[in-house]
Amino acid sequence: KGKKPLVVVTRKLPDNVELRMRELFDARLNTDDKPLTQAELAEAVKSADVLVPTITDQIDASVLSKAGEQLKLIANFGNGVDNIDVATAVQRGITVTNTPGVLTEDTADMTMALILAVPRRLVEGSHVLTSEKDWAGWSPTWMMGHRIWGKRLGIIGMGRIGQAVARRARAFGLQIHYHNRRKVAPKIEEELDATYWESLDQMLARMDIVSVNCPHTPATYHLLSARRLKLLRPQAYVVNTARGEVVDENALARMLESGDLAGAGLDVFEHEPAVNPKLVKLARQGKVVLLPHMGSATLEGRIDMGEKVIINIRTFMDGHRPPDRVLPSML
Ligand code: 8YV
Repeated sequence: KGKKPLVVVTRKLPDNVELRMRELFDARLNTDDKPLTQAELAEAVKSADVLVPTITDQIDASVLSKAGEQLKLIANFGNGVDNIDVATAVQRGITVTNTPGVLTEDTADMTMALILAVPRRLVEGSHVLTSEKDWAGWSPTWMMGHRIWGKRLGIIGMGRIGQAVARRARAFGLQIHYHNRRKVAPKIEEELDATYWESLDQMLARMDIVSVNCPHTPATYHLLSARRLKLLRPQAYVVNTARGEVVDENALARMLESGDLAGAGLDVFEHEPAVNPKLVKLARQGKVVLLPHMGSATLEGRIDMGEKVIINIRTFMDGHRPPDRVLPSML
């Protein structure tokens, strides 16, 4: 049906996703994978029919104000849409979509990996063998961590990912607790044997491990504030594979430093790619495990995300509502 849409993709995607995009669209791909500057983004939206951004692109009101009439769809390559001013986009008549579902299990795997790695000192142990010093050998008190089994896990955000974490954690013998805007369906609660806490404060005071699995929205910014972090017991661990902004990173680092928290496993940071130097220091001491935002980074997952993006674009171009449309009211 006439001209192919001009689809501007801001970052390098897996080869077969790019190949498919080239077949289907007039695809402008970013072959050198350097993130676009705000000025380059503003330039791109002047002519693009569809923009495919990622978390490293700030699609804010200023970029959107430069958009040409032809820009009708922003198909985010990613689940979280906190990189996009969705309200302004929608006001301007631009549809926004994301890629839910396909990265749930991978992100839950990484969350579980951190839940295991921090209390059981996985990275610290590995360093013993790779550092210059020789291993002095086993002893009964060597590398004692803390038991996972039987501990209380508090999940903040019981959406798809939170539930997938709960399923895994149950298999490891953890007791599942959660805080969410609303209680999940009784069937799911029963299946996960999960206890709902309407009050986040009350839940935090009783947990051994807390896992952040909610999106970053104005309502969840610094949900784990300095005040709330202080409610955690000094033996508690914090794991975050969601968004750095949900946790007051400075307050968290201070508490880890002072021993008011036992440890943390962080895959996301408040000011990526910058990481609080205090956290890096604590990681060197083995108190925290830090990962560079790789929770959903599997080849299979990235291909699935690319396919989702393509389906959203094609459905939209065919004149239908794309399956993963995001509305401001959902945030
Ligand atoms: C990506 C993610 O790292 O989808 C998300 O919300 O955090 C990850 O899949 C990134 O956001 C892709 O844009």
